[in-house]
Amino acid sequence: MLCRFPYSSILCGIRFASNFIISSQALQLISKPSKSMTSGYKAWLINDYTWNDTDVITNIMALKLYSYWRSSCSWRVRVCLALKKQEYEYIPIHLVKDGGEQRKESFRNVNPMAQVPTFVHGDVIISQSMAIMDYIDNKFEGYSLLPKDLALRAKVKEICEIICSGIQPIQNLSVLQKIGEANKMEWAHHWIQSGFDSLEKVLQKSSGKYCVGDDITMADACLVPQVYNANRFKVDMSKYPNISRIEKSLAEQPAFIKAHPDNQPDCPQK
Ligand SMILES: N[C@@H](CCC(=O)N[C@@H](CS)C(=O)NCC(=O)O)C(=O)O
Repeated sequence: MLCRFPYSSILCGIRFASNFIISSQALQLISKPSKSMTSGYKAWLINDYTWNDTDVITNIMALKLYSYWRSSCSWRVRVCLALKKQEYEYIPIHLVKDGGEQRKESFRNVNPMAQVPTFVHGDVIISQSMAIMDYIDNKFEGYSLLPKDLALRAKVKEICEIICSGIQPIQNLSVLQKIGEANKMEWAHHWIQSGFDSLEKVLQKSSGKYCVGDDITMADACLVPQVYNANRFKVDMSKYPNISRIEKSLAEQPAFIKAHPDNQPDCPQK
């Protein structure tokens, strides 16, 4: 039986043809949360999506993402899950409060690196956004996050690595904390700028509408959060016309809107 859930809050259980009942609480989790819901629930399922009964049950139980609303690495994964139209439980890890929830023993048991994202699919626990995106791409049907052509596929991964290894780690929270409040803005600004100088040249050759050609790929999932960080650290984006153009068109895509920090349940009230 195919069923599309409404966004409005549903007060009573609905009996499905296949003899089970989804409670009002479960339905609230799979419909769009209200502000009051998000404060009460750790779990939040993101996509509006047409599914069948089995999907709902499987996905509610199986997929979890430990995330922080403004974490650029978590954001990459959120984009990929949205492109694949996968529902998941959102588990917020506050990276700053009380010295950072990521450093607590309970979270280190999930991810010894004490970082988000961490993705859980049943018994499978994966950290590192590149590994998670790769798993999601191969595990779930639907939109393909990598091109079929080997050279284009390698180009996508090259761009991912420029961002994930060459830029983001140098301006990660723990690095900036070590650098200190007085110098962190200049430090992050410098490293993002020098990374973007190179990335802009790569994109000059590889890009069409998006980072590699005209299809959205993992590279785009990495680009948008990095541009957000560039803006946070006051990088002059007018020097990067390709990066800016691609980011602008991606920002209008539904998957990118869903994955945006402002649309996460742990985003502080504005
Ligand atoms: N290479 C990792 C990096 C993960 C990472 O740096 N996560 C950041 C948030 S974007 C984090 O958890 N920082 C916590 C800290 O530095 O204490 C990945 O791609 O997932």
